[in-house]
Amino acid sequence: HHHPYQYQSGPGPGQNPPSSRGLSTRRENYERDFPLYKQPVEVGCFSLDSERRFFNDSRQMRYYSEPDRNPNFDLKDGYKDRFIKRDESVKEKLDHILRWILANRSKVSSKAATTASPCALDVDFVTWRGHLTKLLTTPYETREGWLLAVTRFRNTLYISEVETEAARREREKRTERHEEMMYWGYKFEQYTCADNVHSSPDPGGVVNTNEAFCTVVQTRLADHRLLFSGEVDCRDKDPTAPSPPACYVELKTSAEICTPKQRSNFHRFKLLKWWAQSFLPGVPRVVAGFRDHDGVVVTMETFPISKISHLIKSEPNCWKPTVCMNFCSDFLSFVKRAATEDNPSVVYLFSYEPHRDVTYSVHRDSPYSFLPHWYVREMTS
Ligand code: 0WD
Ligand code: CA
Repeated sequence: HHHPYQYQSGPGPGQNPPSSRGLSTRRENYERDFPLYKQPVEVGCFSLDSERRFFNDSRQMRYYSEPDRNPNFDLKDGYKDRFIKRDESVKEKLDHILRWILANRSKVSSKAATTASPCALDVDFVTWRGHLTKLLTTPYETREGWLLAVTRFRNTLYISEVETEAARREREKRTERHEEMMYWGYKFEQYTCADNVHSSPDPGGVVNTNEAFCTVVQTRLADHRLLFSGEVDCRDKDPTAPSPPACYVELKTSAEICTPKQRSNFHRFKLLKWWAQSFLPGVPRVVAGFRDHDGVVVTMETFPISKISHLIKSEPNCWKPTVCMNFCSDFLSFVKRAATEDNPSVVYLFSYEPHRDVTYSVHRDSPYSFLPHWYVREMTS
């Protein structure tokens, strides 16, 4: 079977023109050939430390340490007493990516940047990988809407998520059980990741969700040049492993599958999210720990991203990678057409509610503005 990247054919956008008001999110409008998606290239990385401070290096990189097939990891261990949780009410928007751009301008600009003559970025879009994942899954999303703020500045479009009212309400009324279950994913990382090539995981340590290692990748979707960053859990220990992002490993936990209904839901909903998130930056595999109701990991399974689309083909009513990628591509074209004014304080706010078209509104000098003054100053001075 063909490699999923560097694959193009078909008529491209325009076959099913969106209405003049909004962009359709109906699956059937995106069932054409797979669009061009270039092999993502890592252009840099950065780290956020235990106090959420930015470093233009890989100090927070961790190394995958393969556990037993049936490891019996207790994910509840350390909840509360060995857990430091990032403050989710602090909205960082694109700030860390922008810091990375300022520190690495020559890597993303066509001409050498000098203080005397700064130059524009060589990309059409700058965003978080997580925002693109939401776009990829939109044609299949029936529960949660989203808001994406877009600013055109020096001809690059910056996309930053805005928390919806519904999402904020959900976050504020989370149950204690839900809070604890969110910890389980991070605890699993601690059981399976070591701080360096020669050490072993330390399940007795503190879980601190401020810490992160992020990759910055460049790629192209149809005629859109993308620069985005995503958090990476760990990499292959083997020094002969391929170079990033091909050596990266995404870790997940999921409820143990016991019934045909659970298997079908896992294929239709969970594998869609796992596939979209890792396909985007070119992370080749997801390592999953399946846990019981009591938070104990009972089995491990590796899912190569390139095999997920075959795995789901036998599933009735299932999602299609081409629909995800074509919708994302058409959304980015829609953004290019809509967000015409080049102004760091103007925000085009794109809004999606399940079963509706994507629509947008325009906001000047509003609380939605997200490009910080330090970034605008540095890029224009
Ligand atoms: O301010 C915002 N609206 C957001 C900021 C939304 C989403 C992310 N972020 C930032 C944070 O700085 C974080 O370090 O994004 C970084 C992660 O970005 P991403 O890779 O683009 O996000 P995503 O693919 O959604 O999540 C990757 C991992 C998650 O792992 P799982 O296995 O659960 O998918 O990043 C973590 C989480 O461990 N994560 C976050 N970390 C910090 N802030 C956030 C978040 N909002 N969401 C997920
Ligand atoms: Ca993960």
